[in-house]
Amino acid sequence: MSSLKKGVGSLKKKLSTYEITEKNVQRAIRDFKRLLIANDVSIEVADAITDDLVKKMKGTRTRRFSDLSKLLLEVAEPTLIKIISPTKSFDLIEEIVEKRKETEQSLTKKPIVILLLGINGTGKTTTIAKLAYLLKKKKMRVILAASDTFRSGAQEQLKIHADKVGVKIISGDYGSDSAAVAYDAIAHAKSKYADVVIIDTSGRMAINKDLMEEMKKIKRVTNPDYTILVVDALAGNDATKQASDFHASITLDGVILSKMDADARGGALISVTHATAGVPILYIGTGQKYSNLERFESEEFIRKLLK
Ligand SMILES: Nc1nc2c(ncn2[C@@H]2O[C@H](COP(=O)(O)OP(=O)(O)OP(=O)(O)O)[C@@H](O)[C@H]2O)c(=O)[nH]1
Ligand SMILES: [Mg+2]
Repeated sequence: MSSLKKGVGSLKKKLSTYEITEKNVQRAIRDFKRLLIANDVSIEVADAITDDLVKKMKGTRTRRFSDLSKLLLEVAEPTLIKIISPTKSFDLIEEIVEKRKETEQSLTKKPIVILLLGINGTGKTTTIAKLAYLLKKKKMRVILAASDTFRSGAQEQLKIHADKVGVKIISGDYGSDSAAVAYDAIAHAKSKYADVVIIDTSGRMAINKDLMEEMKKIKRVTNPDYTILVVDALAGNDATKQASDFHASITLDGVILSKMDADARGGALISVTHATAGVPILYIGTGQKYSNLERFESEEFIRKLLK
């Protein structure tokens, strides 16, 4: 359980003993905001949530609630859902399978291209293996493009995953043009009528100009169907900042939040979509095994969080 969920639990307990008075309502909203911020929800998002709560409380007939905890949660649920809902939510794997069905008969069918981005060590390569594993289970033929020609060992690391999952990999030489490797993988996939190409890219210690220029070039050359950012949930507020910075330079279709199992506070799950004006969180990484990738749905997440 994330510390955010634990915190909601303790707050509920505490508030259930309070009388519903104007003063206590304000205090409850203040405590809720503190809880959000302490668990890595960005200040901006916590402000947006509390502003909305204050407004809604004014129009709520408080008498019908048996205690303050029930009142706060009932008002907070639609507020949180509204704030963290993406403009478009979709199941990536299901959507890919559907798209391939539609073009099954076409002789000129092109593979679906997924580009994964992110700074150093967020979990890009592992997440690619997890996606390949899920797609393979759906009988999709997957090719991995080892476009991380920057970090030593990156090519071999992806090859190990490819072998374990049982998918093909197109590699490149270290120091060579990463976009060219991706281009080759797509050409190969086209000639073999493969279904999906997933491109592994290199990270950098932080977001910098080199990284952004390289990513923009790969995106231009490969014209991906899905551009997905992998952020590390343990990075807390910085995960949200990475999402908004990447989205501002390279339009994203989705975000995957890795390492949710590793004691992450969980606030990034609330901030990311708001900070990117609607980019969905598609999955959360919940471990190092290939099956440790779970679909994320914002509405369901909020309902469980407040329950
Ligand atoms: N606990 C946990 N560990 C994860 C998860 N996803 C990735 N990891 C671990 O995080 C570490 C880094 O993962 P990589 O996949 O190599 O990350 P990367 O973004 O490709 O790293 P670079 O290529 O160096 O930029 C590895 O030890 C992974 O096993 C997850 O969901 N949970
Ligand atoms: Mg990697």
